Amino acid sequence: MHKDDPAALAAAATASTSGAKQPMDAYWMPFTANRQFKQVPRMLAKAAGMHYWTPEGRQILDGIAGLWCVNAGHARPKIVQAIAEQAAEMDFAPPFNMGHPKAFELAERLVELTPKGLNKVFYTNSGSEAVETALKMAIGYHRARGEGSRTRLIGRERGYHGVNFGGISVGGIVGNRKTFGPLLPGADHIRHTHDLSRNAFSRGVPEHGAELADDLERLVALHDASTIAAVIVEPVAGSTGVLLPPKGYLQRLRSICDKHGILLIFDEVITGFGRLGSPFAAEYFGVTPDLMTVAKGITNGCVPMGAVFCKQAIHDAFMTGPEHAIEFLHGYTYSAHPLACAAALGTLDTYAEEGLLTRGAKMAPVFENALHSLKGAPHVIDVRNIGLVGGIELEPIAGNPGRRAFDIFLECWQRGVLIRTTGDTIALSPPLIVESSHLDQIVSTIGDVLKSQG
Ligand code: PXG
Ligand code: PLP
Repeated sequence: MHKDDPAALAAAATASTSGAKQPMDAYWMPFTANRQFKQVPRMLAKAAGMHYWTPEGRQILDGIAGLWCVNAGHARPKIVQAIAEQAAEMDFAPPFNMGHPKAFELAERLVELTPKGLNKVFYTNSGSEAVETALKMAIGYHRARGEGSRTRLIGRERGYHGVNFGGISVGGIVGNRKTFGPLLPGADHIRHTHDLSRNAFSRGVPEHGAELADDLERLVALHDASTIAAVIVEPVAGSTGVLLPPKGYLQRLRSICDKHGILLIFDEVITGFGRLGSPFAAEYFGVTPDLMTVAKGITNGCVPMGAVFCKQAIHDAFMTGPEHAIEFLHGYTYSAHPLACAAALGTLDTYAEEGLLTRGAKMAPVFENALHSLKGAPHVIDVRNIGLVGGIELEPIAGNPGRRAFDIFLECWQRGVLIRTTGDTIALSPPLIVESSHLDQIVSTIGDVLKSQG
């Protein structure tokens, strides 16, 4: 089969590794154009290091760490071994009223990595669940302190905080608001910070827009601080198109929250675990939130897991009432799942041994230069970057938003590079083990595809 022959590729992709035709009807795929996919499937069968392989053995360079999660690269031996050993030793332990040693060991290891002050961990199974958990903690904390009127939750336009009702309520994605009804009452939003007119082709954080943090003062004036529990933002917004905080913006948001007694939540599901070149974005920007959500890189994507970190005072506010009583009415069947804890410990070992949580800082300038070489390529209206995150924004095809980027995604796949697109922005987030040669391959493939479609 020739690698450029889509018909042959499509035929091969409907076959399983055993060669038999694979039925594809029953599986309703998440966040996927199901009908398009099932006509021309894109199947992955194997992964190691920086690469995937298709069932027929075609090698694909992973430009997005799976889905922003496989930060140490694929099939890392310590993680594989930790999961296998744990599955054999103890498959499951109930997390309510019972404990197991790795859950406690992992918590201690994690809080050594988090910014000072964020020293309590609550486990979930995903970023979406971490977000719900953090929002409930914020409201519960205020109530426990006798400020039960603080129930309002503030997010930001174009924010993504997972798919559950709390997360889509504070999120700023128009499609969710259009499709799923009125959502949580009391949620409101500050303006997003994306401004191509002033900041196009910035290298690193953009210069202009710190004053957009003052939009929180507008909401305080409208609703009164005594009704607001928390503000949640992604330090760098990933899934809505790689939107960077303007210089000084997060500091300003922090000080407005402090002034009004509002909790600040950083959603670090993407930015956590080395993506920006420091363990967390909070450290990168020098701003410590009151609560921080993580997922993805916590287990290198190998077993589902998420977590919320909070300050001691938030935890302590709940620790009242009779000693036999549950203090926080919240938790998941699979919180602190033994396989997830084992995977996370293997992941933290791998990150530490290879210096991966800071490697992004070393590779960022190489990535920046490679990305910005696309300035002037057909249809490119912005290139932006921070750490090992890159965004390439394209001029949409009139009347057909998202189409141009999707076609480029399909063509890069044909040429052996996995990228991600959101709207008409290409998002890149390679594994933190990435080498310069991989970065060159990713960027030159995108450049060639842009020229071929120009
Ligand atoms: N918060 C943030 C900031 C995220 O990026 C979630 C919460 C939800 O996590 P779970 O584990 O429930 O998916 C995310 C997840 C994309 C993409 O295309 C990004 C995410 C998920 C799926 C696709 O960029 N981020
Ligand atoms: N629905 C039902 C009927 C349940 O019994 C449970 C948990 O026991 C759940 C939902 C929640 O599941 P999980 O704890 O996996 O989030």
